[in-house]
Amino acid sequence: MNIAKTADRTVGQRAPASPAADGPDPAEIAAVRDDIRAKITRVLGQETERASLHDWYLAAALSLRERIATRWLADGRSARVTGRKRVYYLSLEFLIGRLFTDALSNLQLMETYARALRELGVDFREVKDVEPDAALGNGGLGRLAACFMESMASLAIPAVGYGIRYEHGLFRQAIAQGWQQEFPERWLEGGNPWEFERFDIGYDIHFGGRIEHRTSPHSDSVAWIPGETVRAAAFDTPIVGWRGAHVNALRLWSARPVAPLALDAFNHGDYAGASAQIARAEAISKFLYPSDETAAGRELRLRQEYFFVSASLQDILARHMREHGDIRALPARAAIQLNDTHPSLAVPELLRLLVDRYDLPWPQARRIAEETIAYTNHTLLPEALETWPVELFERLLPRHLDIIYRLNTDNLAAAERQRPGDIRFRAATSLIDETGGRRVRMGHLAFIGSHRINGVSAMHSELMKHTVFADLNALYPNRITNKTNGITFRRWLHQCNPGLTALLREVCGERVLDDPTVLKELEPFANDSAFQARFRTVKQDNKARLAGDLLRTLSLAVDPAALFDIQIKRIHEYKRQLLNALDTIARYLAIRDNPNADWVPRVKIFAGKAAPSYRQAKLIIKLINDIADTINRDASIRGLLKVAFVPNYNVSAAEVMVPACDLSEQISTAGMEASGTGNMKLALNGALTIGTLDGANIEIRDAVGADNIFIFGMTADEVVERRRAGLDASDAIAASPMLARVIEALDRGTFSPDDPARFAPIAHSLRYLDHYMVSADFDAYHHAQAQVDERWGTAAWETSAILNTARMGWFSADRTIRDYASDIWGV
Ligand code: 26V
Repeated sequence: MNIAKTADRTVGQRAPASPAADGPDPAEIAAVRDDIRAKITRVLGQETERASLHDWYLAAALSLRERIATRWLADGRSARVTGRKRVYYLSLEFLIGRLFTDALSNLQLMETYARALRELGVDFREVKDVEPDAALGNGGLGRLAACFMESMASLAIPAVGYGIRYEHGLFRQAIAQGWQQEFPERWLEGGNPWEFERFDIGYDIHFGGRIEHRTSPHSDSVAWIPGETVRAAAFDTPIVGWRGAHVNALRLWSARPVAPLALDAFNHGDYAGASAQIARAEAISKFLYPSDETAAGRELRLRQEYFFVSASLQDILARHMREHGDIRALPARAAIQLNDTHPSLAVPELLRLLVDRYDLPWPQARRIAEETIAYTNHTLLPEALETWPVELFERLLPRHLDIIYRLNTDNLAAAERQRPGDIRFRAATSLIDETGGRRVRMGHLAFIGSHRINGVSAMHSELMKHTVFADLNALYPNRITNKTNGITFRRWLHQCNPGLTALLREVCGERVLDDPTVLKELEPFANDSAFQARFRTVKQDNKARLAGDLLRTLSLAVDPAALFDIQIKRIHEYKRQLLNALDTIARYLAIRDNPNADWVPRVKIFAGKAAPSYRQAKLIIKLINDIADTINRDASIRGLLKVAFVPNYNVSAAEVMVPACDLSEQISTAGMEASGTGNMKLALNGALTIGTLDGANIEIRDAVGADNIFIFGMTADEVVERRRAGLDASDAIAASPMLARVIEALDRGTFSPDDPARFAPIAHSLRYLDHYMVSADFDAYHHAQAQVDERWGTAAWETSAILNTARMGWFSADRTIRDYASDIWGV
């Protein structure tokens, strides 16, 4: 079929009248230009001739923010007037990245601003790169929250995201001699043009002290006499939906000392005492915990959790009472979603407010809380399941511990009713873990307090029912449901891959921007060689851009025509960057053996941060860098293999790497990756996946077709089975001469001549402690990689790549949010 003809037809028939199609309105460009100029002089107090790039960025952002604010107020008004039910998304992490291009693109003002800036003699691309990432999250969980906020705005669902305004987001990663180093991140340093400080909104948050049970003839009540109080101050960031459909707020709390206390010390000349008080309060919103390693059990973390939960719930109830006046109507007007267990304290906090402040009887309070709250689980890893020592709770949140005990009384009674005398069942369903010191189970708390509990992929939700929540699922059946994750296509296709988007608009029509199911219309072109060529050209351009970045940042020259093989995600043993590294070594040794064979040129690209205290993950980063050093220097392999570790992976880096990927590495040990969302971003942008049957990979395979993905390795059941038999991998190594050789090279110090023993611990685990099945899966992975080589460079590859893009529409976060809206929130 002739593409140009199709394009004429589709554009004529389907394109909604949009100004973007005809280019921006010159009058609007002039208005924006004058507005930006005025911001430079009147707001920033700078002369335009002397303005820096940063000044231009701030001025442009401030002018855009004004346009957003007008719509925002209108949307807030309409939500109040219509009394629509609101969604409250509670998350300790929002991994937003940049907002300028996001808002511009959603308002279809990108071209207008680019031209306005050009008329001022400023390069738009340079200006947009000035904006620091808002990195208020660790990885997938935080990025999911950001995608959901964008989707809810695009679907015009009234919603507020609640979190913490960390002064320092996720640390900046540098690589020195191959090792990860962490530096504090300072995203607020140059000012944040997106936030509105709400000077009129603040709540007191209490900690510590004691409780008093008061019995009177009419009622029993409990009074909490707190020992310490801090103030939560509100900062709102507008989240603009697609085509400006709707604007929602992300409300982040900042911790402040309670003014009179600190002032008092100050007035008595106790400056040290005053500043200590201020520092203690402000510590709460100072840092994002980079913990991806163990649920760290730090007191400050629990203070963060309670701080943001209490401020958010007080805010939700205040708004509800202002607008509706009847606390009992809460479940009809508010849906509270807990993003993992970090906000689990919402359960006892809401109960506390309903009982202690609104005088509701316990059973009614319980019903209201349960109907309002729902909980999303994001991991099954036992070491990631949050628990807190009872003793810490008692000291920090005595009233909440009291409520948790009361909840547990009901809970254990239900367990006893269902299975009389079953001690194991009682212990397993209890809110208190009694094995090895008494601890509060935050997952159980969220589960028991929620009407719905969801996993984030089909497989993960099934596993939840049979592992961590098996007993609670038996006690409270039908609460567990699945909501497979999604990604916002606005950021992860339209904005980050304008070349592909232009091609899609031409073939599928403008509708593709609004309805991802339209991507299906690409399918008839999958075998069209003319279309394949254009698809490939887009990919090539994106790869050339990434190659330019690699040259600039790493002084590494790579050929954009080579296969770009990319693994980007947090560094964690279960994600198995090590497996990829081992196969890289195997490939290197094989090329050295036979440099003149018909090798597919490959560039192996890794990026990701390790938790600062996670030693094994940091050693894996060092290994990748040592391998890169050896391989990139070795002229004998004629550049057939290059290895790059790109430092400081973040959302903005992903936006460059995702569109430039040929092969997407999704190789976690089966049963361990709850969903994955990077897998979706890369496949959507036309990468082929090499992956295990884990998380959403399974649904991706079902969507794109088994012929268009490279699946390998053990299944989740097989992993469980093999682990039960022990972690010794001697059998796998004996069966694979290649694996044996790679481990030996590691052990001999081939890649660490300066410290030959450096990777001995890794070699040891590979042999005897193969918990993550790296050795066990090596051969299957190696075989799958050979199939990748075989397919590369053929028309079949292009067909598969196109079919990946065509069939990934279902993974839009809009679909996910619609499912939450109908099945969980009732909005
Ligand atoms: C936390 C920890 C802390 C203790 C030690 C090991 C460990 C491992 C992982 C985590 C992260 C837990 C929460 C999380 O980020 N889950 C991610 O959520 C994404 C969004 O649903 C999902 O796509 C990822 O598969 C899942 O790992």
